Amino acid sequence: NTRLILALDVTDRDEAIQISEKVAGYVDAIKIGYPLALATGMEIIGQLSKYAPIIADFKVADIPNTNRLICEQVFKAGADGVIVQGFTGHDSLEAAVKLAKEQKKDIFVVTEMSHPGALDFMQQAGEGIAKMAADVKASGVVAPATRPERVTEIRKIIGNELSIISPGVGAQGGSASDVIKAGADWVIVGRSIYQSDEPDMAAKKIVDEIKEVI
Ligand code: BMP
Repeated sequence: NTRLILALDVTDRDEAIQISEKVAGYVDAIKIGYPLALATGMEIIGQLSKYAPIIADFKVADIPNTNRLICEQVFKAGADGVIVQGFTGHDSLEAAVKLAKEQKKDIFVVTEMSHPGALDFMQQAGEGIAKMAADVKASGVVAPATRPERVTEIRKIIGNELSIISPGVGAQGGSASDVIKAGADWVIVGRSIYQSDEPDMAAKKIVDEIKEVI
């Protein structure tokens, strides 16, 4: 385990494959989202899954039935995990988690996001969402590396059964070692790796930084 997840928000298929090939040895998973899937089509999930498990970040936020239908398609495309929003409430989360468990896949629930605007409304809901994610037995939550103290709070709420995956390191100002110390299990890093001239070395540097604090 390197405790690093690559957020691969490029929009070119060849570039996505080249970067994945280079960093495969340094990451535990590759997170892809709308930018790459909309640019290349869903088959990119199958193409990248030979390098690392794929977490599909579609921030699913719908009624239970639609959540289930969406997750079904994403798992069918070859993803190992799906990220869903938590603000939709317990029934929507439950629908996604139930399907994931049947297929031995993972659901990660967004608690509060890493950008400044998350303070407008989202943060007030974050702890309630974290509790709900634990109640429905999701695999983990997404919590902000830009606010390590919130990661510590969320860890207290969810206990040790759920994982915390944490974006906001590098380009958004968060530090990999600080958020791991605060209680995250994985850091999610995008631009600092895929925009680097040497993505493999950029990834290695983060992995080394994490190793120093665990
Ligand atoms: P970057 O390291 O380039 O900032 O990328 C972070 C990734 O994590 C992006 O894919 C972004 O959409 C995602 N993300 C985030 O930054 N904050 C959140 O709260 C939730 C996310 O999914």
